[in-house]
Amino acid sequence: MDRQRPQRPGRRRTAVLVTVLLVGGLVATPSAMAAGPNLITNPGFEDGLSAWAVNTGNPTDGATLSTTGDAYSGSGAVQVTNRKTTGSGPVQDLAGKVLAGKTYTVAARVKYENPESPATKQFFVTMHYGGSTYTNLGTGTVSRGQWGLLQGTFTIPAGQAVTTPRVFVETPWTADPAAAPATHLMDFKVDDVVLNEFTPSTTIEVLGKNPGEGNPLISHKFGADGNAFVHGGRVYVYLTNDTQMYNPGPDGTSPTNTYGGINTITVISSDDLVNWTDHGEIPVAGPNGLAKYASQSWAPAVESRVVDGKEQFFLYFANNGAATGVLVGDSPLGPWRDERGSLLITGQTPGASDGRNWLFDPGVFIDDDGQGYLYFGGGGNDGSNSYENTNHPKSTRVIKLGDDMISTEGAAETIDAPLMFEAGHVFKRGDKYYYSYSSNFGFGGPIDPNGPPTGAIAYLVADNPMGPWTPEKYAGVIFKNPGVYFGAGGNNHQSVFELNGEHYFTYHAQTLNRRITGGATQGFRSPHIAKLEFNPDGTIKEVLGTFDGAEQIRHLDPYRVIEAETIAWQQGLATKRLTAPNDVPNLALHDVDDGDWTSLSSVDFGTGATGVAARVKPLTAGTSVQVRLDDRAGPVLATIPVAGPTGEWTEVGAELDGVSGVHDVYLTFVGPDGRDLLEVDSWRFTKPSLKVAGTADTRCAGPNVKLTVHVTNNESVPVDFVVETPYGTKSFDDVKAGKTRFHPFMTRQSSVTAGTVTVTATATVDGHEVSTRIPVPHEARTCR
Ligand SMILES: [Ca+2]
Ligand SMILES: [Ca+2]
Ligand SMILES: [Ca+2]
Repeated sequence: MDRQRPQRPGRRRTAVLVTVLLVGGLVATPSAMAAGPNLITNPGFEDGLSAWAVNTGNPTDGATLSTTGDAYSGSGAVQVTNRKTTGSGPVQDLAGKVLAGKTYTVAARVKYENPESPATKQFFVTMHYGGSTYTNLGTGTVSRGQWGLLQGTFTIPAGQAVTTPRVFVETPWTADPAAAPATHLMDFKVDDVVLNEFTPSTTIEVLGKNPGEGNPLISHKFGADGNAFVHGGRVYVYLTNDTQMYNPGPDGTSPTNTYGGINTITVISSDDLVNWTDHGEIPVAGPNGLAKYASQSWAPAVESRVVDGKEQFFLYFANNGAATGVLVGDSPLGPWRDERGSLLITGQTPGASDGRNWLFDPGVFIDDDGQGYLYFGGGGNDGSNSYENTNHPKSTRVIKLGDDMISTEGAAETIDAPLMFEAGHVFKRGDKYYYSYSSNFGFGGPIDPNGPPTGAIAYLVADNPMGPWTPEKYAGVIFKNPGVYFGAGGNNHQSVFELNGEHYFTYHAQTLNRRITGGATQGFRSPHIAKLEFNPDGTIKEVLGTFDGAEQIRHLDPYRVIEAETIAWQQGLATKRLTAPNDVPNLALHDVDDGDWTSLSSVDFGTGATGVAARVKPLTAGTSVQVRLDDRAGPVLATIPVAGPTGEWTEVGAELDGVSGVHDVYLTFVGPDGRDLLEVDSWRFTKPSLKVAGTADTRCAGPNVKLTVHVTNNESVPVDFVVETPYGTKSFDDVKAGKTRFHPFMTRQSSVTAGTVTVTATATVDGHEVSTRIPVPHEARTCR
């Protein structure tokens, strides 16, 4: 059948799928979405009518195409005149360019001017798959005399034949258009036709964390159930990888988090509590995980202890609600391995299961005597709606861990925490043990007013890690539900850690999710932090939820390699792993678009930086990085040109002048619109150095070796030198400009291997103290 026959009300249409694209509440053009290249040839009619024809899907269709200088952009557009049917418009053949089952976005600019035509008119971008199969892909209502936008998103049905796909612009079908030609057959112009394959992207392009805020800890991905582990002066936070479930469609919104597909653990770390380094994801469970017998990895917990003379790291994880597993690592960042080969806590673990409680949410604690404990469990609704079951579900447990930390000892003991639900965690302060947990949302019975409110973090205090954890040990609430503070409720999961003598509290809240959607939450949780303070009697002062987070506890040292995945605040960036999935991670910034930016908080440049460098992989010519201080809209201090071969790692840099003291640093990426600009591995700043030189010679002095070190001041100001050798240290104060000094070190050895001595030079230049350290090699020598 075809549509010119009056008995048929138009051609057969497949599902009309026209979606307005919403991102952060703003209407976005398809080009703002993740998209591949434009599949339309000569999309802006800058090559005249090349690749375009008149639609002749029906024998009665027909029109005249001509070029016009009245363009929406560029210098040309197409003009359609003498239209015979509503389908008469410019058409382009897409054979070989589109595939069944794929999703595309489409857009076009249209203008009509006939004063006899209606004030507004709907237009369509339509696909003719061949035969009588037509689908409207995009639409828009255009005002007479003005360029209007047609747009839409569509998925070609899986079974659709796409051997002769043709896309064209038309007006809505009507049986007898000639009856009102100014309404249905008006001339119109078309420009800038864009048809992209939609590529799903999890990059969060909105501003999820305002400069100055400490919460959420990261804004380029989500992360729940944070468990803090302090090692070597850094805090590592292990997170349920909610980002794995974040899958925004062409309309910019993701389906709600169901948690079922989460089988990796996200790790971030910081030594200052504001600049957080992204260490990527640990492949824990599922077909690509280390523990293939587990299907999920939720709610991690980490501890370390020396086993067989070597410090080992233990990553516990929940395999959904059914069980708890453990991986072993060589460092807080892995690599990780499955040493046990099976789940650690199951229904067979003595004392663990009462047949209805969950065996998840591990909390690990090692006491001062080296004994390890695992806290786990939750849920426990028996369906009775009873007061007893609601307030005392007795669903969580504690069990001793073996010395290997991957086995258990004895039977699990029951914990009876009021209104207990999940997230058991223990820390020790002084000689007291604190068991914190998340209270439930009600199991039907009345809630004991002497216990915690629903969905809060509460705690017990005991004198022993095994408790016994009974209701009379209940000590109060640490943190009310996040909904109280952020307008975004839901579950919670906490941990407590100590760094530099202070205690801190981690929790999660759906704050980033809210900023993406403009208000709604879909179960995507973000890590937060707060300082934890105690009353004189040892009870905990209630924590308030804020965007402030914790104060930065030390300045950032710029004179070392700073991984670019270390971020205070950013917009539009994503990270990707450069190393293999289970190697110690190194990540890079990617999905870097024009205008995306990152920052480092409270960087101490000391007496001054002379340069900034970055290890980058250029992806688009014409890219640069602007360096600003303290304000991301402030004046540009330096611009780093991103030169070098496309797709190859290289180092780029720029000079800095007069950057001293403590500043926030903003790094803004600039380049062609709509292109992936570069990837960034790391940043590095350089400080001024002194022009000094040193030599070291070995000679025989009788039977022993004598090591003589010369230092030369090539500066125009006096320099202090310190020479450090294995055979002693020598200082030269106030060495005048151009002068050389030396010192012989008696090694008292008849033979010396080749080595290096260290020369440190210090001077005051332009009122600033500048220090330079140089290694000076010497040769081996044997005397007799
Ligand atoms: Ca044009
Ligand atoms: Ca981006
Ligand atoms: Ca890196």
